[in-house]
Amino acid sequence: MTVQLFTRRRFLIGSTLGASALTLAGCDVLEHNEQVGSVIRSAENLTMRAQRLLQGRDARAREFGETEISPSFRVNGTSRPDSEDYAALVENGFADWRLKIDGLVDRPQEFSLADLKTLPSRTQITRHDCVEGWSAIGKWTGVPLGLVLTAAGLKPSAHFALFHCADELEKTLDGSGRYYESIDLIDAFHPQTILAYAMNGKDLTVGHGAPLRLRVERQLGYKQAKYLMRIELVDSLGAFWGGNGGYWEDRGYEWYAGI
Ligand SMILES: Nc1nc2c(c(=O)[nH]1)N[C@H]1C(S)=C(S)[C@@H](COP(=O)(O)O)O[C@H]1N2
Ligand SMILES: [Mo]
Repeated sequence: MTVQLFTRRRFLIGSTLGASALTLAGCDVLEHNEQVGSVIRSAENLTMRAQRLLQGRDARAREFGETEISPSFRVNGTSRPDSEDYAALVENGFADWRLKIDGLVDRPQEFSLADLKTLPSRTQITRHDCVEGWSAIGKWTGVPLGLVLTAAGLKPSAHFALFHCADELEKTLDGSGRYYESIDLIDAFHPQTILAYAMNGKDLTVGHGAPLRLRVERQLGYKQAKYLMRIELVDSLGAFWGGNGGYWEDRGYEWYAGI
């Protein structure tokens, strides 16, 4: 692999919100980020290390052809967030929805759905594998996550992207049943990691996570957070909800759910 010796700061200053940002290989850049390196080296991330050793850290998930798209794709987990706020967003065709990007960034951002649709997009046909034992192949279209993170400008202390969702999968008094997820910056800048607004050529349905969901194709179904509201850049995961980086992780599943 040819490695360009950009420092992250030069990378962020040098790139703009446009096609040029896409051509920069985020992983090459992150290769030289010591903080990311220390996350990879930490003993608790053995699966992640094993997968990356065997397949290379920017290996792609398999992509399929149009004819292989599954005729039906299950809706799993939340099928419609049960809140007045979400109902109001649906009512208005998500015109009032905004994706916030904040936390450890230089320039907090807010994107409408229309904003996201004007950015460069990626379409990929991939297999979704749920830990419960079912799979389905779908076509996803969306904005590379790395592009919007670059727009926001990551501070050197940012190690993880934390995804806040609109739904509470479990109703609790303290709100601890809210769905959330997180990934590290290597997955965040992986070329197949996208914020998807379309599935099989149509706007996402409510069941599949409208208006926006994460696709992080090297990992299991529960990482594919639906109903995205906010992406927060954080240095560690311990302070959020159960402290394990995700709704299912707080209930015993692996944080790095490699497939
Ligand atoms: N916000 C949110 N995201 C979620 C879930 C959920 O309940 N809420 N379920 C997860 C699980 S376990 C799976 S398998 C997939 C299901 O996505 P689908 O409904 O589009 O099949 O979404 C994942 N993302
Ligand atoms: Mo799942």
